[in-house]
Amino acid sequence: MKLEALAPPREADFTSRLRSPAVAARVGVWLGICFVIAFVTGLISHEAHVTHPFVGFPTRPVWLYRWTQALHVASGTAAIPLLLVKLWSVFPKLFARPPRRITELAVESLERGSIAVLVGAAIFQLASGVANTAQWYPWGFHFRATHYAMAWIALGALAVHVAVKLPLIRSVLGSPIESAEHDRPSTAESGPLDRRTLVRGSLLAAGVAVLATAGSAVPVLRRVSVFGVRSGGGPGGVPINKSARAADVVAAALSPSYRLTVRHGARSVELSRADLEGLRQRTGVLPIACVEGWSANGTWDGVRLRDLLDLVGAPRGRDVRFTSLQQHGPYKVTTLPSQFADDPLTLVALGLDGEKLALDHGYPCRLIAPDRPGVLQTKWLDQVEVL
Ligand SMILES: Nc1nc2c(c(=O)[nH]1)N[C@H]1C(S)=C(S)[C@@H](COP(=O)(O)O)O[C@H]1N2
Ligand SMILES: [Mo]
Repeated sequence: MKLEALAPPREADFTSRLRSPAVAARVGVWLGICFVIAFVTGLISHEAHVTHPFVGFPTRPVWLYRWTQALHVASGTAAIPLLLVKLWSVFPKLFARPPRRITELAVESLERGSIAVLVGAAIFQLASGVANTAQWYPWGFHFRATHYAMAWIALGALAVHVAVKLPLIRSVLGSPIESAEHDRPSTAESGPLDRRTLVRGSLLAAGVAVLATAGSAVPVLRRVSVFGVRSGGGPGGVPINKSARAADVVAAALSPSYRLTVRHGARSVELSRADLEGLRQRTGVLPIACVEGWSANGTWDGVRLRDLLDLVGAPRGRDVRFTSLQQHGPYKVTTLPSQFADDPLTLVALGLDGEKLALDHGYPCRLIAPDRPGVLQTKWLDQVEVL
């Protein structure tokens, strides 16, 4: 074999006119929009998950988290084809000769370093996000914390990248897309595809990717969303994320000696399922909206949480801790901030869509609060403690 065949390509070997800043900048604008939407909705999701957020998360509108999370997953999904096209269009730059002068070399190294961080972080975010929407957790780290930290790194690197490239971006976007002004010297070949078609094609691919997945949150898209991943279908059309069997709670949930404990300091009450059914019942339509991107509305029946808190004389303005019958797993204990605890829509649900709550949906009773991430809607309640 000739040694030449093993050598990496040179920048000059890439001749397609499509690999040009004119394409990279235009696709980059859309990619940047997707990243910013994903970043902002991701921050919102982070705020919704932590017990003591920067600003207290609102309880209204009840569908806010559902739609910001759907937008988060949609913008991330749209970014995948855009990122691929963008990386393809700038790929030859990877093989550009480094400058000789030391100062130029230093500047170029810094710039390339920031791009390496940006590309790495972007690929990590999109790949881990896709795995999460597919309910696949092949890693050992905590998904949400890592995805959140990496988002800041990606955003920081993006800001540096845009700042460095701003003069070029402005100039490129100011000239016609077919202009050769900013092209690398070796770009000569014009293939069957022109630049405008490539950019439009990338946007179309982004749109198709969103349509193919968004049905897990948007009911009207369910039939076109061939890749829309939802948890297993459950009663009332509400998916089931973790089954009672998987959580190992079947025996405890069905036990005749089951009691829900509601506690405030030294005062506590123990309520059987029949006791709970004997209290004033309310009905409300609230979504389950999983961080993984699927969501569904349910019509829930049950006891208003505030009514239970009144039984033990709990004042308003207190956070409330929910403990599940589940013995293991990260979601067996959750804390509900006070604004949700005092909200009249927050229920300890006993039924879904006119039927007794299914075992897999949290029988004997579960928490359902407005505008909350699904993971905090604790199932198979054992204890409710005022903090
Ligand atoms: N005890 C307990 N509650 C839980 C979970 C769990 O694993 N254990 N999963 C949560 C998650 S991630 C979601 S999205 C919702 C889903 O509720 P569903 O299975 O009734 O749709 O329940 C939440 N409540
Ligand atoms: Mo979830």
